[in-house]
Amino acid sequence: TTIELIGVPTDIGAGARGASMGPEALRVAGLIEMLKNHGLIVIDSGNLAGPTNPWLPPVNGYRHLAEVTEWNEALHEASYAALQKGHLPIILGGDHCLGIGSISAVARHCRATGKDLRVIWLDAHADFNTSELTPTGNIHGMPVAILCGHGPEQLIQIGGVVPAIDSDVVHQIGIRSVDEGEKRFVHQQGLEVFDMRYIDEHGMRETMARALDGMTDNTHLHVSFDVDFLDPAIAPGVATTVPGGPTYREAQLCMEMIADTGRLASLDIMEVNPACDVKNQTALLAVDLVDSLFGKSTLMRDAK
Ligand code: DIR
Ligand code: MN
Ligand code: MN
Ligand code: MN
Repeated sequence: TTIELIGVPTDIGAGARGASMGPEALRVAGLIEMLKNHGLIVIDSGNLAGPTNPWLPPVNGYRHLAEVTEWNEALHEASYAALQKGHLPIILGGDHCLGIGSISAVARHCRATGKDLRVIWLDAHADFNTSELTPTGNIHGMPVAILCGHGPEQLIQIGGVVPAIDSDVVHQIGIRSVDEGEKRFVHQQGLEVFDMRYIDEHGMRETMARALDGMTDNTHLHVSFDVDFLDPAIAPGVATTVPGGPTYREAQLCMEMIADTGRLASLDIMEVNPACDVKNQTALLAVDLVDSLFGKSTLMRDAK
């Protein structure tokens, strides 16, 4: 497998500055060396370029809509080109609004190649707001809704087909912060959400078994990893920490069970914010977890 790293140094959709430093933090934490240790070929395509953050208030329920569009169009093209070459793209965010460009490209690739898409969305938040529902206007709270066709024309149509994905391809894990209106919309659209209560009651093993159930050899598995998924005690380097997230061991098991499927075909690592961190520990932890996502295990064992 050839991995292609695509850095997207922007915090254009976030409510705080600093995720723009995420790509470099992940490289400094040893992402490339870790991947090479798995025997993977790694191409670092460097960072995409785009508009600076003007730090303006929302207009009609969206902050920085024009700039968010520009970044996501660039990411869509870069991701789609990587997939067409047969590469496994890893998107280094950047804030999670970039899930729009990344996953719209994966969906377009799946349509072109006849693959079945599954998205595992690891996050404290459902990211299912719309301009009417959002309390902030920050577009990093909206990418799942936008991918499902609910959002501004210029974002929902990146990738050509609206909606880019059906809501039933998305399986969310670790959710524990959903805004009031967003909660109703998640319910109404029937989004599959394994929230923290579900993980408390059933454990990470059963949660992941369900989220990964029904995949075949034809499945393209995309993981969108917002590092605020993790408990802030172990991952303080994010702008929107929410208490009560998965522990180190729960997160490892989550990654290991995804690795066991052997279907991982694209990945986002989002919202690493060095401005909130101490000694780059959150990027280091993300690299440690992605090591497991690519199949690191303590003992030799047979994958399922
Ligand atoms: C909140 C925070 N639900 C919003 N969202 C996210 O502004 O829409 N924080 N994604 O990381
Ligand atoms: Mn998110
Ligand atoms: Mn989040
Ligand atoms: Mn399912």
